[in-house]
Amino acid sequence: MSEKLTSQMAIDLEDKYGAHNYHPLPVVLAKGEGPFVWDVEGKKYFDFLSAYSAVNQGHCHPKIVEALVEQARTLTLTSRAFYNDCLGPYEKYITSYFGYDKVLPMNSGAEADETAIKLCRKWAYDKKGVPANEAKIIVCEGNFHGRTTTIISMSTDPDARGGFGPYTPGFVIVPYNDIPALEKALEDPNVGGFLVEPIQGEAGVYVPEDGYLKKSYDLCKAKNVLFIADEVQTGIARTGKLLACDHENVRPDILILGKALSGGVLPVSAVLADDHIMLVIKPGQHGSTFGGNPMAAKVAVAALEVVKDEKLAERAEKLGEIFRQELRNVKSEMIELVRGKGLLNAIVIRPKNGKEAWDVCVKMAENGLLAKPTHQHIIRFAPPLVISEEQLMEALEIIKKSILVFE
Ligand code: IF1
Repeated sequence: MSEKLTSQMAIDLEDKYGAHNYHPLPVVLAKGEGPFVWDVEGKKYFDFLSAYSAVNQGHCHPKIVEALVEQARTLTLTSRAFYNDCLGPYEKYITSYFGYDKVLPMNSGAEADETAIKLCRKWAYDKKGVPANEAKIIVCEGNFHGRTTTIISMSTDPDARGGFGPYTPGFVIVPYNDIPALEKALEDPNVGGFLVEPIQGEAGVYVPEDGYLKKSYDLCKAKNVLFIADEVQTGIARTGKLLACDHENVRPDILILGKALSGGVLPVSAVLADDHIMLVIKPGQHGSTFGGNPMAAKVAVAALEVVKDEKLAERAEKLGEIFRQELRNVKSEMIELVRGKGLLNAIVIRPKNGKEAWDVCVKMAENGLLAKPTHQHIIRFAPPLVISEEQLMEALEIIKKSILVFE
């Protein structure tokens, strides 16, 4: 009988046999349910990261898991060499759900962003008449769209980008939340698209000023440039609307989804667009082995039904207001500011007595709540959207206690 795995044993195994491409908090999780996770020793935590907004529907949502298990017992993968009885119904469902003509199903968020880049470039050549290999895509400083070599080619983060050259050309970088800079960059007739996160998640939940998305969209339309929204992290009800773009009634020309599209039970991503854009990609010009597989199709339908049935966007809107208000009332020099939308929030920590965001996160873990710093001084808080108001208040007490202890 093999000995029971302890947290330390699990950490040691990862250290010895796994690539060192992360620096996790020293917590080893073994179970998840709704807004909670448990470590191997049975300690319970509020999960305030939600796998970076992939488990908006809560850990192991029964309806989504059931959809996965049922299809896994029936037909897991056909490849797209053949049709299957799940993909068409899913494509009809998701295109109607978000209001687009067509969807191109992929797996990871990065693959969906890569798909959007290829789609935009092909549209620029075939429809806008940009000269071959001259298409440009405007992106923002501080962007995060994934980890592939083309995606990091447009990154401004030295950690994400450094040491992986040579880089893919064709990207123009403008400051985020800067309309004049975008307007100037759009003067280039070879620009095919503007790829933007409605809220920059990894940059530290950077919420642009009201009207930024709408003004950006209008400027793009005036120059026949595609407005491409990466809603991998901000979509699926996270910010208090189905999509973060909905806060400004902006309908992206290309919409990129991932993470919570599957409720976190397996990788499912998608790119949505209307026919005049999507049909520039012809058979054999793009795809993936698992893209649109029967399990993904069934799981995504279940995950999207849960969002509607459980009114997750409305919950995120209401509970997010409470969350920010409560944290803004905390009297602590360590809280420099609180920002966010819906249940995608962050606090900027002012270091005190040598203690900083990492120390607060370690203290919160001790007190039963998991969150992780980004860019050293920012702590992102993104609980599953199924958290109740009572549970949110309990979690807020843990957060406050874990900050005030350093006063
Ligand atoms: C890691 C960050 C968040 C994303 C947006 C595309 C992708 C992501 C807006 C790619 C993925 C993940 C990646 C994960 C941690 C997490 C993350 F800190 F890295 F940046 F959420 F902020 N667009 N974000 O946020 O989707 O290929 O990962 O499915 O790489 O550490 P993916």
